Amino acid sequence: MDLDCLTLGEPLICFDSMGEPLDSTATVRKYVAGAESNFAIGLARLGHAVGYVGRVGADSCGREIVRTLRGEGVDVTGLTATDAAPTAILLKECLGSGRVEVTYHRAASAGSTLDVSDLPEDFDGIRRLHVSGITLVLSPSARDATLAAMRRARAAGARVSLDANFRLKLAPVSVLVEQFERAATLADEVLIGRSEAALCAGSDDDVAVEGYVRSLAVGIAVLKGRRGGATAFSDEGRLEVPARPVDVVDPVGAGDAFAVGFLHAMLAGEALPDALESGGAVAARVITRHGDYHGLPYADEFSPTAQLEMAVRR
Ligand code: KDG
Repeated sequence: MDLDCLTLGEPLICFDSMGEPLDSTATVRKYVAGAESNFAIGLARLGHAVGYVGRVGADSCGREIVRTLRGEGVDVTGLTATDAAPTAILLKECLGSGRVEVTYHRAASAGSTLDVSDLPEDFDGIRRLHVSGITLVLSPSARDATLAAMRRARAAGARVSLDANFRLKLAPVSVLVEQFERAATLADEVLIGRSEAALCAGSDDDVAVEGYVRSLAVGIAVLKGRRGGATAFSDEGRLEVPARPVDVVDPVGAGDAFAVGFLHAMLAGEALPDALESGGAVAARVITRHGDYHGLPYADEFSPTAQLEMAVRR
């Protein structure tokens, strides 16, 4: 299997009430969601060979997910349908001023039955693995599959990135932190949001939060801020890119978008400052549109000049 990147996780179908409270609208927008599927779509749009490993139900939502990912150019060989459980569903209400309420219907879902048997035996030909903290807390079998994938990828010489992606509705903070820290020991790059790092540090103080991220024993640790802003810690020292002046329409998907831009640049062999700029530009673009992945750019929209244009577009 020759891939620039493999990812694994649980894809969902999202019902989005598009800025209205869900109980006062008759119309919702339906689309594919899931941090890792957003990520896979983004990398594929930028021209990378990306594969997705996971499970959906043998139902209409599962079919829509497979069709959408395939249509976006993602290799779905590793995305299988099971009739043992339904595809997970997500209700999303954007309530204005950046406030988003998410309700999951994903307990005992098809995606959470992911296990090590879903993984490719052989990671040869796979340049990178990208995983997120969501999969680490979906179920014990999904966690084991994630950790096994990280170990196999490392053993085959692939780079491994981990996005913390804490979901407070999926597990208690102590479990999110414990699983993240365990997985971080197997990662080359870690991406973590400011509020997630504050939970890990047990403090909202900037010095404590940065101290925590710095203390993660990984090659590159990126602390993601708002509107595409980020700070990276590596043996090159501390590097910071500022937030972009964009109007936020829907903040969901910003972290996945940052990972897309950042790892797109890393795959292209770009230097860390450029990778941070690239991550910030993609994140800033995605939050100006409704939907979790809809604002992700295609390769022809993403030259270095277009990056600047995207960053300032309102
Ligand atoms: O990162 C965006 C995700 O939050 C969304 O697409 C759904 O994966 C999801 C989740 O668990 O929240």
